Amino acid sequence: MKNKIMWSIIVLATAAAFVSCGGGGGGGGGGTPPAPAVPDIMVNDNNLVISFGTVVLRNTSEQTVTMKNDGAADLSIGAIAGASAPFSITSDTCSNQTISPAASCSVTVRFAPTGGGTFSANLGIPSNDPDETTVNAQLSGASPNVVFVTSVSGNGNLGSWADAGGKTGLAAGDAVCQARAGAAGLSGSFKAWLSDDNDDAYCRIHNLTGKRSANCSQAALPASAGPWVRTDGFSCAARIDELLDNGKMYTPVRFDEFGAQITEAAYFTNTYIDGTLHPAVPSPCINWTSSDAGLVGEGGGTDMTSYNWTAYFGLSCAQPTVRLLCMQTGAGPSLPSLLTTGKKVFLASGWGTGNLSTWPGAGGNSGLAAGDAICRARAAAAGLANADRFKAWLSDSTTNAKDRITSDGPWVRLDGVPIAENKADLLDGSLFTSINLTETGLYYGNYGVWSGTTDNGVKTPNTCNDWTDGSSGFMGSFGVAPNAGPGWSSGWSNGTSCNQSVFMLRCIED
Ligand SMILES: [Ca+2]
Ligand SMILES: [Ca+2]
Repeated sequence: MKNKIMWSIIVLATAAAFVSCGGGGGGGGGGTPPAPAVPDIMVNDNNLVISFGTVVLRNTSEQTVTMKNDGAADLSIGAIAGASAPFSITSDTCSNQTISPAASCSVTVRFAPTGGGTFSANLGIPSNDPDETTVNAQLSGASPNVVFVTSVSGNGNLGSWADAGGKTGLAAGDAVCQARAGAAGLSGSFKAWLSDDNDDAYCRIHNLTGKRSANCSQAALPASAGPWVRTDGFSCAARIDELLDNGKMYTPVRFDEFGAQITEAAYFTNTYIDGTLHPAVPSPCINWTSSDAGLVGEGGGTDMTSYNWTAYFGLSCAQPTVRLLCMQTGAGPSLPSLLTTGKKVFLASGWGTGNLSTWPGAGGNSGLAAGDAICRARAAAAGLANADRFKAWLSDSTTNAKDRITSDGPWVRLDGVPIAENKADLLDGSLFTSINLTETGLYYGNYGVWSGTTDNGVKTPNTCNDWTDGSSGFMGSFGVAPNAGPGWSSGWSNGTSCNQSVFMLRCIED
């Protein structure tokens, strides 16, 4: 409305000048001629840098760009162009349209990242505005790096894989990763998380070669790679230094390049928990050129977090069904917030035998009551809300763990990563991520966790004499802390001797 009044005043002033000039009667250029009426484009209130922020793979963000005619004549806008992938125009009331004075139109631009990186494009808006024949708006957005496990598999002679492209060894592994990324439309540069005698995986995902111990041939050790999201768009791993030093793999790499879920699969790495050639296996599969059944390469598992994502299995070089883990190289933007709300689940700090009454925090209790007391003491010490509602994930000879849980979740880990949406999800044999984060903030690797309970919450015959006996005379069922897949609660049906003294407990808020 303000602009409309201004416009009226200008029209009146122009009209008065015209009359005045005409009345002068051929004085020969004594007055100012009227300015011709012209269109004047105003794009996005002159904010020509349009940032979409960080958007994760499989997600989109949209921004509406408004074009207004601030001039006195019709504004003719041409074809708006330049929103190249991963940007696109999803609606457009401007292109090839005429906009009256004071009227406006708009274009909606979508950012749909196809992989990690920073992206920019130039939105060009041509018009008949005499002094702005093309207005350029800068589009920008970012997306975290991506990690996936290959949908294809093969043996330890990587040159024999269909996507190897005539290459051998590490180069063949990288060719497979790049080919699979391309097949799935993932942009960016990918390398296989693999080491051989010459090059550590740690250096390779920084686009470098050589050994970590030699700073990957740099003046200082690089530590910028990552962080990574999975192809379902969920956060997977922190930046390489936090991933390796603190075991911050938030969720297991359970998804292939197309976003399909893969469980209970193994992939070659021969890479130790610090990102270097596994010290137990030099020359893995003869530097990935051999499918000899007598040779092995170390590997990780698609249900594993902590450090067992890279080192868990010894895999025969002849085994034909091993996959590769492909990581987008270099540094990318930060992950989105992990925080989701729900009842809390944690791995209790500390450990002991199958006689829970001997554990710190047992408070004079025994059996299941001791387990619950340990969980409540740890929850209280960590300042968690509802500390008195925590229970140990344990069964005894008369009680199933699933029947001790009376609520319906959802449950989340203390870093906010979901564990299960509801009780049925908790008991379906697989967790969203591993319960390996303690109330003190540590992510645990391959530690046993007493349970006496199947993955479905049902008691097993092995409960260390109802958790009162820490001797070798009884057996206790257990899972391993970093496992989110089958076996997370009870991977070994016969359990282990109850005199194991470095076994942990899981605690769940009810
Ligand atoms: Ca103008
Ligand atoms: Ca589940």
